[in-house]
Amino acid sequence: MRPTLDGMPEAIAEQFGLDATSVRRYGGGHINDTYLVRTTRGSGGRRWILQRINDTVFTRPVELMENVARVTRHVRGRLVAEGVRDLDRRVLTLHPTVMGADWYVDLYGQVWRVFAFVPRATSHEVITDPAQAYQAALAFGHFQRLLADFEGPRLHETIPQFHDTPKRVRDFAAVVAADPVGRLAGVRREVDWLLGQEELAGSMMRLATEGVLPERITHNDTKLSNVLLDNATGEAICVLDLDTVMPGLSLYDFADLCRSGATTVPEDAPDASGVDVDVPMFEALARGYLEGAGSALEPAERELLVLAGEVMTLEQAYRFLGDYLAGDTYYQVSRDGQNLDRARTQIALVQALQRHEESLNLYVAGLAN
Ligand code: ADP
Ligand code: GN1
Ligand code: MG
Repeated sequence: MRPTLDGMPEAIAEQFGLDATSVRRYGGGHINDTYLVRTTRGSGGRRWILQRINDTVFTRPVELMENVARVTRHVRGRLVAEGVRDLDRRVLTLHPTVMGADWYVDLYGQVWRVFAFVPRATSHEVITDPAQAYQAALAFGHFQRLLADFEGPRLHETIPQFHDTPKRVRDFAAVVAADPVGRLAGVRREVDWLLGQEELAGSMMRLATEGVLPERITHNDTKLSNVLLDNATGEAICVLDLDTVMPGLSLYDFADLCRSGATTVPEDAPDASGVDVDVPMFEALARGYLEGAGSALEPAERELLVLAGEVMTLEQAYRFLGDYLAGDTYYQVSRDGQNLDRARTQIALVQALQRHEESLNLYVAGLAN
C-alpha cells in the first residue's frame, strides 16, 4: 500500500462533495484504510466512512467496487420488498462523488469510496454475549438469504481462490521454504503441525468439487466485527465489509463466525493456552445463522457447520503464520509478533473444536432437523 500523504483524506473527501470539519482514522479492520469524516451539513452534523481500498490485497479495486455497488443495490431492493423500514441503517449506502460515480480514483490510481455512516450502532471486536452472537449470525444468515436470488453476470472474484484452503496450504509451504525474513527457526513446531493438516484442509473443497456443496454468493469475511449491532436494542442491523462478497460456499460464512466468535480469547491473544471453544457462543451462532438463512440452504450446508469451522480456522492459521513468515506484509499489525499470536490462537482453536466435535455435531444435528 502507498503511504497516505498528509491532507490526502481531506482532499479526497472533497471529491465526494464532503466539506469535512474533521477526518480521523477509524475502526479496527485489518485491510483497508478507514476514516471517519464529519461534515456540518444539517443541524447536528453528519458522519461518513471514507475508505481507501487496499490495492495490495485487492489488485482489481474497480471490479471490487462494481461488486459492492451491485450487491448493496440488490440487498436494498430485497429489504424494500420485505417492507423493512430504516433502510439507511440496514444496508451500506454508497455516497457518490461530485461527478456522480460510486468511487473515486486518485492520481496514484488508488480507489476510494464513501459510505453513509450508520449511526447509533457498534461493531464489536470481541463479543462474549451469546445473545449478541445470535444476532450477528442471524444477520449474516439473512444476508445469505437476501443474495440467494442475485441475478446477472457472475460477480468478480475480488481475491481469486480466497477460500481455496489447499491453495493456502501450498502458499504456506512456499513461504516456509523461502523463509524470507529468517523467522522459521522460532516457529518450527507450529509449522510442522500445520503441514500435517493437509487432509482436513482439503475436506471442504473436496465436497464442493464433488457437488455436495453448491456455489452461492457469499460474504466470505463474516467475522463478528463485520456487523453493526444497534446500541439501544442489541439487534444486528447492518452487515459490513462487502469487499469479498463473491461466489463461495455458504458454510464458510458460518465458519468464520465460528472462528471469530466461538472462542474464549481474542484473535491476537498473546497466550494461546487459554483458548477453548465457547460452547454457548457456538450454539448461539449456529442457531442464528441457520435461522437467518432459512430455506436458502440445502441439508449438507446445514449439517457440516463444525467441520467448516475447523477448516476455516485452520485456513486462517496458515494465512496468519504465512504472513508472519513473510514479514507481516498482508495483515495490519500494531506490534511485533501479532501475526504469530494470531496464528497460535487459531491452531489452538482448531484443536479445541476437534475435542468438542462430537457434542457440537449433536447440537447442530438437532437444529438441522
Ligand atoms: P476492513 O476491510 O479494513 O476490515 P471495514 O469495511 O470492515 O474495513 O471497516 C472497518 C471498520 O469501520 C468496521 O469494523 C466498522 O467499525 C467501521 N465501519 C465501516 N463502515 C461503516 C459504516 N457505514 N458505518 C459505521 N461504521 C462503519
Ligand atoms: C481480514 O478485513 P477484515 O479485518 O474484516 C481478512 C479476513 C480474515 C480476517 C482475520 C480481505 O478481515 O479474510 O479472516 O482479517 N480479510 C481479507 O481477522 O483478507
Ligand atoms: Mg472489517
